Amino acid sequence: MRKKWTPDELIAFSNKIKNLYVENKIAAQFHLSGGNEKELIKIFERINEDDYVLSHHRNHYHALLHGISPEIVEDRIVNGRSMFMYDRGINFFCSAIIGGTPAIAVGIAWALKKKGSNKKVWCFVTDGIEDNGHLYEAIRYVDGWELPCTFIIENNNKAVEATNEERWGKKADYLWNSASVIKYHYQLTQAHNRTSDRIDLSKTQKLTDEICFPKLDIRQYPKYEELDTIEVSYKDAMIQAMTELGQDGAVFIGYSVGKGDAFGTLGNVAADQKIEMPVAENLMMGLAIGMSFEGFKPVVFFERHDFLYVAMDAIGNHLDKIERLSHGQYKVPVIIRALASDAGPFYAGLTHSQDLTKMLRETVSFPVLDPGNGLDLLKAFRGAKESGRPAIIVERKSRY
Ligand SMILES: Cc1ncc(C[n+]2csc(CCOP(=O)(O)OP(=O)(O)O)c2C)c(N)n1
Repeated sequence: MRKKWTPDELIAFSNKIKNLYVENKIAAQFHLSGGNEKELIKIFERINEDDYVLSHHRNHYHALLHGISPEIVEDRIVNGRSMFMYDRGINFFCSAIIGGTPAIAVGIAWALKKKGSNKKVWCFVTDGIEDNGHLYEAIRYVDGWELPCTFIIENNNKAVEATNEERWGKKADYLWNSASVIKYHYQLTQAHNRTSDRIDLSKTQKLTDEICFPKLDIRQYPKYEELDTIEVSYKDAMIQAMTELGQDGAVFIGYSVGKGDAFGTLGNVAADQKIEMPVAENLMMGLAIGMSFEGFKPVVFFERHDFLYVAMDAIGNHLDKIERLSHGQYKVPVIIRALASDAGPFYAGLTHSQDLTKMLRETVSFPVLDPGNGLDLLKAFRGAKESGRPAIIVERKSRY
């Protein structure tokens, strides 16, 4: 049974953290909650213990109310993981990137609905994302497909030190016309981050990524030498790889996936394993990440590399980092199939024919493979599928 917190107990937790900071016991950034105790206690009465809760940089109250123990929350804060609170056992997840979670929430909700689960997703967001396209596309998708997901906008009319009017020009406190949105207002009773007290920096310890987030044990894919006798053209290999993935239960996400069969390569995949997406690349990627939390194996199809730029928050900040940030609690076995339009008739100008392979390899820590022939392509998809980790497989029109 989850502990029922009172407002005073929550405030006492924040004050305890504040005191630890003043005593030089916290070396890293943290954001205290405060001022919204009553609102949150009420909202959490509607949240079941096995529902998903997705939070943000100011997550301590959400974590406590959903059942992470105060000792663990304190330990994370002291050890540089205040913004990285995860608990796979009780479906608690967060992102320190403003706007990073709504697309992922959508994917989890899609998966829960597909499985006929009674669980729901509760995605808490700050008002810094309220006027941001990533939230809009997520709400639109949840409403459109009636997914079990509620977005809670926590509006304190402040982002760091500035009010929303100071940032946007006009006061714009939108009324959302959606049953998937709850919005409440509150006045933050804490400093934006850390506390306003001055401390002696020379007495604090310096944390690093390696200390806070141990590197993952990344293994090379097997060589699959048993395949070496096969002779297969690039296009036939692509069809075979997609067929094998389809037989393994993969779900294909993108545009021109349901309706165009990704240039004729998904003909052997069942219709209910293909999701034709709106032109919302970050949403596509988030959808895939969220689905993968619930055991689905998504393959996201990008028909040109250029469009990957639009999804780079989901790819660079989330897909690439979630396993390491969560100390292995959350895994994201998502494959990206990304086409570079490098053959004559597919040339379509500077923003439609880029090859981002080099940039991707510099950006992410997971494999970015560029198989040069059919056999290598089969091996690449097999390795990606069996690794249980993300991969990008570059595809080239000139090889068809
Ligand atoms: C995409 C992104 N941009 C900038 C930041 C840095 N940042 C962290 S908190 C913050 C202000 C957020 O204000 P708001 O969303 O209103 O939340 P609050 O801190 O008031 O709860 C900013 C700009 C970030 N974490 N993510």
